[in-house]
Formats: sequence, structure tokens, C-alpha cells
Amino acid sequence: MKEEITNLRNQAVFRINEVGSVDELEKLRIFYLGRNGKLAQYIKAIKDAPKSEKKSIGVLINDTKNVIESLITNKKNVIKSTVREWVDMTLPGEQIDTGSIHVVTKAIDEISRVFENIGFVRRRYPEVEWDYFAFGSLNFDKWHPARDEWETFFVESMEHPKYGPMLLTPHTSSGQIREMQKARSRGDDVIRMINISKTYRRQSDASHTPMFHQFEGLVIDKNLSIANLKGTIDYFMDSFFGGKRKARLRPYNFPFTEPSFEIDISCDICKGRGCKLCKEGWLELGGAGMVHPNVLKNGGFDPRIYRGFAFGWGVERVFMMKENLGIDDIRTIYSTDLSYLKQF
Ligand code: FA5
Repeated sequence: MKEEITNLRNQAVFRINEVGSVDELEKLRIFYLGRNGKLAQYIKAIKDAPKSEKKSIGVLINDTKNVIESLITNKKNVIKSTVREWVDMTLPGEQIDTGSIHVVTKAIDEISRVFENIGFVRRRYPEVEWDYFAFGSLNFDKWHPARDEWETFFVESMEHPKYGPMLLTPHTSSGQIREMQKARSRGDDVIRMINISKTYRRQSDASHTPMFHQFEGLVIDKNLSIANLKGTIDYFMDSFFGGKRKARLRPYNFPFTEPSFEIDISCDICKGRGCKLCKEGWLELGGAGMVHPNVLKNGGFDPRIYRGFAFGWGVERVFMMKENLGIDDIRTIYSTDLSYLKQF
């Protein structure tokens, strides 16, 4: 049996050396090393060999198996390195997906450009704020509902000795006092700021998301009036919506502006008939008003000399209201459905 196995090994060495393809090599592997291959047959036959030879036959089979295995591996590497891969240059190339700018970032860029064209300076103020900047300095009553835990996200057990509890800023108006203090520390007495930042509230429905963006305009100068505020709003409406949409100012109440307004735009989805998004034909874009004298004082501006106007609107809302976009649920803007987002 030993002689047969040695002959088998010599034969295998010769045949492996002769083959020219990986397929032929695989056939040889199965022939010699497969479950029912030649070596498996000798292993089965060990039981019939004389007792004194069983061990040496086992060692010989094992050696033969190792030799054939390593010869096959080496030959496979040699074949692969010499056979050139054939490339069909006429096949279409592989499509590689490229990233693109998110619609909200595009809207922010466009809004910034519109205001920068009339001399506003882009600002960004903290997302995590102290109560004083978001509410206290803006004339909010201690019990105002916006401070309620159900509207604003508070950061647990974080409290500033002077500025009160820590929170996720619920509106960009929290940048007003910071901007006024910054201007004062530089000795400036004119402000034209456009603060665009992330804001957070406990809200989620067709027209609300828990995280959204606002853009806040703040202008401070001598001799400003409601006419300047109205002119700025009209300019933005024309530049952003192309002059085709109707806007209305509604009297409203914000603690930090007096008088205060809400600005609505005619709904483009239902053309004013009322729908899931707007309910009655108008969609609220945001608030506006003349800066309250107490707020001017808190920011270091004398209300007997200076006037201010401010407005704060939702970026996602104004984007949705662009003509013919047909977005009837604000939450879809933050969906992860790329085929939907690619439309914009
Ligand atoms: C304010 O936040 C005031 N700070 C606006 C302001 C600034 C008034 C300056 C006067 C002077 P309001 O809570 O209405 O107001 O929010 C303003 C706008 O933000 C809304 O009209 C809407 O466009 C957007 N907005 C508010 N909450 C959400 C939300 N959860 N999801 C998406 N957009 C929202």
C-alpha cells in the first residue's frame, strides 16, 4: 500500500505541474483530496493493513495530502498572476453616487444672500442657552407658557447663578441681547443682524418639528419706524417668493416687541382654500415687531435715543412655501428618503 501511495504522490506532482487553468486544478483537487477521492480511499483501507504498518501508512497519507495541497495552492497563485484579466472597454461605467447640499442648507444660503444684499451681517448664536438670554432679558413673565417644560427642552440640573436654567434655545431671539451687548462692547450703535440658528421645541405635526431653524433679523438705529420693518418684510417676500404670493400682518403679542405682529403667507398647496398644512388658507411664517424699550435697555441701548425692529421666521416654513414644491408635511424635509430629497 505504501508503494501505491508513493506512486500516487508522484503522479499528482506531475499532473499538477502540467495543468494550465484554475478549473483543471480544482478537478485534480477533488480527484486526490475530495471526500471520496484517492487519499480518502487509502484512509478507509488502513483498517485492513497489518497492525505494524498502520501508523507509518497514516503518516505517509498525511504527508502526501500536505504535499498535494501546497502544490495546488502554489500553482493557483502562479496561474492567477500570469492570466491577464480581460476588460471590456465598451461596457458602461459604474454609477458612483455623489452627495449634494441638503435643502435646508440651500434655503439658509439663499436667505443669507437676500439679507446680505441690503447690509445685514450673518450671525449664529448658541443652541444651548441660558434662560436669561432666551426669556428673562426679553421681558418674558416668570410664568409665561413658553417657559413651560412642555414647550422648551431644559437641560437637567444645569443652572447659572446669574442667568438661570440651561435650555435648548427655543427661538433665535435669544441672540438679540447677545448681539446688542457685543455691539456695545465694540462701541457700535447701529445693528443689522441676521441670526440663523437651530432651535428646539417639544412639537411634532404636519407644520412642526422638534428641531427646526429660525432666521432672526434685528435692526437698531435712531429714527426707525414700523415703515422700515414693513419695507424689509416686503423686500424679503419679493426676493424669496418672486412677488406672486400674498402676505398679511396680524396684530399679535410678543413680550419683547411692542407693537407685535405675526406675518402669514397665502398657502401655495391649497391656493387659499384650506388644507392639512395651513387649515385656513394662510400659513404663519413668523413674528415681528418693534423692539420693546426694556429689551433695548437690557442690551445697553437707551430707548429714548434708539429704536429697533425685529422679526423671526422658520427657515423650513419659508422653504416649504416656495411655489410649486407641494410639501404638505414639514417632517418630510428631515426624512432619510433620498429619492424624495433629490427632487429639490
Ligand atoms: C418666535 O419664535 C419669535 N421669537 C419670533 C419673533 C422674533 C417675534 C422677533 C418678534 C420679533 P414663534 O413662536 O411664532 O415666534 O415662531 C416663529 C416661527 O418659527 C413660526 O412662525 C414658524 O415659522 C417657526 N416655527 C415655530 N415652531 C416651529 C416648529 N416646531 N417647527 C417648525 N417651525 C417652527
